[in-house]
Amino acid sequence: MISDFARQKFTRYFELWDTNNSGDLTVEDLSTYVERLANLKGIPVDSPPLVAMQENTNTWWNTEILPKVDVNNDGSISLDEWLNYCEAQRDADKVVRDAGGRNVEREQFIGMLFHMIDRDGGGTIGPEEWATFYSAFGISADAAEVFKSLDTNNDGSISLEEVTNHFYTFVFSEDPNEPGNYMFGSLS
Ligand SMILES: [Ca+2]
Ligand SMILES: [Ca+2]
Ligand SMILES: [Ca+2]
Repeated sequence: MISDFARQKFTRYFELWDTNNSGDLTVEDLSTYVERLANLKGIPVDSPPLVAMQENTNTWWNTEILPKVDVNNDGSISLDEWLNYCEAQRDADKVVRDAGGRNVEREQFIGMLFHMIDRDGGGTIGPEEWATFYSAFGISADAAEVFKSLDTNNDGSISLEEVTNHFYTFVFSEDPNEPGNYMFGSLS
């Protein structure tokens, strides 16, 4: 069973991907999502790196996401399909974690996101970079406030380690006091 809290988080995550706010996820949402990430880094549309990213994510969508998640085969992912997928994925990841392993795919994913948000490529995320990420993805939370809460060691920047830990909180935690739960904006 999925808790109300986990449902709120996975729904928030869904909204992040549903870039045209249509209430379901399609390959067009994915393409816009990748473009937004590339924009953060100033990678032009139609440039070889962006074309390569789009090809990779299309392959991921067609070989991983649609076969596993699109249960009713209509070519798009509904919120219910998404929640079932997030729950199954979380449970599978938990088995690996409990055995002392690492969730390599998730860490690659969060690493990719981190490097896109790190616009100047300095290896850490500063407050302006975090705010730009929020505005690019239409996240309405107070970026400065969330930034402070995610800067665990209070050194004025968010490291890859900090983001990775918060992302795990986002996926696994049932404790509403942990800041990672709100890394993609407020929950409702
Ligand atoms: Ca959509
Ligand atoms: Ca579907
Ligand atoms: Ca820090």
